[in-house]
Amino acid sequence: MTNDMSEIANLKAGLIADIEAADTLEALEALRVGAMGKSGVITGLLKTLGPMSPEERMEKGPPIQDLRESVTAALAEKKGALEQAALDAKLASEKVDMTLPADHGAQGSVHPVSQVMDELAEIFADLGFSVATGPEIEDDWHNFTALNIPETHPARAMHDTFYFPDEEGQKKMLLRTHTSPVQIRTMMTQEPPIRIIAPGRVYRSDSDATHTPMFHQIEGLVIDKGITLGHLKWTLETFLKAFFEREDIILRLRPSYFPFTEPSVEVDVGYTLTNGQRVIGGDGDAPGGGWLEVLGSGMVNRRVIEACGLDPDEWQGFAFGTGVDRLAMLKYGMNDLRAFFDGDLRWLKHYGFSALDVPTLSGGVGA
Ligand code: 2NM
Repeated sequence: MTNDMSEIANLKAGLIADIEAADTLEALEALRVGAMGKSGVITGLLKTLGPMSPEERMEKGPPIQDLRESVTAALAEKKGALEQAALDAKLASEKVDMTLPADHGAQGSVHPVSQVMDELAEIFADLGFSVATGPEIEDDWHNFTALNIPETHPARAMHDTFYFPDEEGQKKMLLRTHTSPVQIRTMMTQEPPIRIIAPGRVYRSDSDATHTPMFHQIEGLVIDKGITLGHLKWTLETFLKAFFEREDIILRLRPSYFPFTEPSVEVDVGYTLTNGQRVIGGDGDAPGGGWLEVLGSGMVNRRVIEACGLDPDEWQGFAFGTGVDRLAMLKYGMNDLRAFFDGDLRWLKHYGFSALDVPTLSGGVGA
């Protein structure tokens, strides 16, 4: 019996030492199976209790039960410690460094035309203008007749306008040559006062380094009571200062002719030489400087106002128009208009804008 007792004590000390020394969950599981499994040593000892007499069991049972409990507790404790160590190691090796720059992968860019259109919409929104749109396939009346462009006007000649084939009993359709039909449609459907810009694609049969058969225009229209050329001049000056992000934008207004405006004014902006570069801004009459035509404009012809069903003695207004592509070239320094529409990824990467940075204007109007 004493022998049995010391054997069990030795077994317990040996098992517990082995358990404490186990350095993996697999090694620990092997020890558990060796002790408590179907044919484990402790299982074997427990089985010896069955056939014993109650007296013998009373004597030999407790040390074996104590052995079972101690080894079970030691296994559980070691299992917890090994699992915690495994988790700690996993956490240490999988640590995420939140200060590392993110990998953005391939990212597209905003086309300069879209960027400039966004800038223009933002500038004119500050001045109370909303954006109006209309169809690119127009009829002759909205594109020409309502704008006081007579049948004999050169803009109507086949070489300028893309006409659709005639259809029996249908109106003559064409690709709009300017966004002015949007202004016509707005005047016919909206009560004045009107303050809109109409940006969009326009089409003319023309192609060289500075002309593409499709290009982008933006036109503006104000219709209200008592509108004068002074309002036009202030609006264009404020717009150009905000767009070129310079306070020293100087305008030169020259008398001109458009069928839809009377009087008509062409607007030049002064450029100056800075480090041998022509930059927009400053006095164009200074040495090395000059003037660039940037806008056409004028007071809306009373015949146009009348054609839209408004009384020209009650409502007056001004209108202006310019090329978005040309504005983009002037502001961002491209020199070939055709590259705008080639879809060359290298060009887009170079001249494009980040979609996450818009709006990019340093300040709005009057900021
Ligand atoms: C320009 C130049 C001058 C213009 C006029 C109109 C309308 F519909 F009100 F008559 N819309 N746009 C206009 C006037 C456009 O572009 C160079």
